[in-house]
Amino acid sequence: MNRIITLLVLSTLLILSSCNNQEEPVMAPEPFGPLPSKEQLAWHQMEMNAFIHFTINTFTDKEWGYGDESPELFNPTELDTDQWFSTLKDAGFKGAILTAKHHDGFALWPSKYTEHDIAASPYKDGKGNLVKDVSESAQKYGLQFGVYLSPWDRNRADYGDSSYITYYRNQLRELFTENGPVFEMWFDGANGGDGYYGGANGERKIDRKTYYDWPTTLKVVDSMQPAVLYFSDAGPDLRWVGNERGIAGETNWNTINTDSIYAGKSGINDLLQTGTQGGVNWIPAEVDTSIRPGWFYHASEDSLVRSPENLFELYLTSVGRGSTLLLNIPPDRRGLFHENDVAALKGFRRILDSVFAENLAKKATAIASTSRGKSDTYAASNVLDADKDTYWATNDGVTTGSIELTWDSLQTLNYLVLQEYITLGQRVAGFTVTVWENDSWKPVANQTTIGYKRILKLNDIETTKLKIEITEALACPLISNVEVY
Ligand code: FUL
Repeated sequence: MNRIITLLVLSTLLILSSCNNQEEPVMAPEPFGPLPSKEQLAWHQMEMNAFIHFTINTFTDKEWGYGDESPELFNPTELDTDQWFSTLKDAGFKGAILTAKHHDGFALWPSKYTEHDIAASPYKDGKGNLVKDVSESAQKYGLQFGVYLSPWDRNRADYGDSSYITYYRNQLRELFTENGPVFEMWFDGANGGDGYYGGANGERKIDRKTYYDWPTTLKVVDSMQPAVLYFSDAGPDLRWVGNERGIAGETNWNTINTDSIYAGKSGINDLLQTGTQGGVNWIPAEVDTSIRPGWFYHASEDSLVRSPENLFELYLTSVGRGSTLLLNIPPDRRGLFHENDVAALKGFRRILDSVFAENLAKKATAIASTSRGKSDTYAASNVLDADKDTYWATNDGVTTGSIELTWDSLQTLNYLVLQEYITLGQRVAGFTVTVWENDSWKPVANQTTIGYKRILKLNDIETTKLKIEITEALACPLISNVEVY
């Protein structure tokens, strides 16, 4: 009996000790620095959104209406928001932002706070509501809907007084309660001074820092739709990229310090373009630009629509540099996207589909110089599994390391796509890419940030091996995806 008990005790001890010998679970990396909110993360994943500039300017051939235009001028003859959204969907856009009111003050929905709106136009005998139509078409085609409501209003007599702020907030209330969910709200910083202002015809100067009292306005919107992201030159959720040419910085941090933006020093546009390494606020840059020279439709620009090739370059300098593209496509006087714009978007889609047709990384093997706790959970193979939530990681404190892709046979490489696992912060500050050629590693790129996505041109390189080396990171690097085309 005693022997049996001894055996039992021994075997229990053995089982316990073998449990203790099992590999310790490897701790997940800690978040680093400011992090994207759930909504910002979803916005990064949208990658391409459309801007729709359409209003009375479309009919006056202007970019900035003075504010004295008669609503009678607004009369699209074949307006079809489904044509806009089917075009956008086919091209791959995930959301669209409409100029519900531009600087001239004309409201594209029947607003009970002004007469200067679509209700006073001949369009649908004053029964039209373009904001509603756009939000419904967006929903129908599976795109998200956003609004632009210009704070500067050249029509209002009381622009510059506190009563205008009440008016502006009332209009926001209408927009946010009478339409579907809004993913992004665009606050334009432009303020040119002069305008009609209810007949006063003159200059109005406002103090940008205090006049609009943004914190209170944003609270009003938050109370109706807490998930909305606010874009303005300085955020708070999305920042301007500092130019309207469609170019994000090759170095592009999603982080920045709002204090430095508000300081409004010279060089601010460069700062907006690159963000700040180690910045304390997560405010990614949005790349807004137009498919035509102007923001509004002008027949004289029908021949100046960006070509499909140009749109693809634009994609590389925006999405390919870790930003989201906001491409403006202005409907014409009929109320349709012009044939030339539609053709350009179709051509652009064809280029995207052909360039990114076959991910060669899928048939490569990936090996890392080092990986976190030598665990499969953080192995190099995670960058090839098409799962955005798995990633290659190094140990805490290890801020360099490399991943090597190897193919069985010679491959011709044209594009490299890299993605950081930004859910836990943006980390990579320097990396190189080399390829195996004539028995040695040949450098092909020496870059700084990766962020949500980085796309590099490789220009027909023939090789069997490609190495991505992280040379500098603010914390252990986390790479979630590598694709090669
Ligand atoms: C600028 C405006 O002045 C332009 O008209 C346009 O709306 C562009 C997107 O933003 O600040």
